[in-house]
Amino acid sequence: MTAIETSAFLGLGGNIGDPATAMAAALSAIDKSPDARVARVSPLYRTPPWGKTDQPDFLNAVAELRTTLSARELLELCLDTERVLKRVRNERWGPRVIDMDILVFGKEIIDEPGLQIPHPRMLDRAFVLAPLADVAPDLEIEGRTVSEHLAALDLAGITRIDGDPNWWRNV
Ligand code: X6L
Ligand code: MG
Ligand code: MG
Repeated sequence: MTAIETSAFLGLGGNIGDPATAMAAALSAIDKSPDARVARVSPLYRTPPWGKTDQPDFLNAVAELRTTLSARELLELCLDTERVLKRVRNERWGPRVIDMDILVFGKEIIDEPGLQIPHPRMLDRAFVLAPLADVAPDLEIEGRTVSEHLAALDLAGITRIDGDPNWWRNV
């Protein structure tokens, strides 16, 4: 029995403690799930905080998964993984050890409480689109490619960290 795999894109971020290690642990945990595997991971980016700006810079990245889960099940896996890594939800938009957001789930368009896909605010966030353009520049979202969306954004303060492309396998 071979189940159909969906290509899904996850945004990852964090700005407390050692976010690179937390992001690596999160991707390793997902990759160990029998129902999801990590197909591609972007480099890490150092990014200025958005929304609530009086907090430390973030590290951000994007991963492409192949999964037999539904979008809702993948959301549960991501939230479970955030809990395992001891994410504490305090103030809205505040600092966090790890955050994982489903950006894209195949061609599905979902607008439910707690689950909106494609992520409704991803297209104006350079900290999402810069790493997404590394793994999927030609992916179409709302009629344009990721590269085209990225070209419209201000990349001020966003820096790609050139290092081990397998940075996420170190946990
Ligand atoms: C006006 C009001 C303009 C609010 C923007 C933007 C709010 C982004 C929240 C906003 C607004 C967010 C990350 C982050 C957060 C992250 C970086 C959020 C949720 N998460 N900044 N800020 N990376 N660089 O992962 O994205 S909080
Ligand atoms: Mg987020
Ligand atoms: Mg989130």
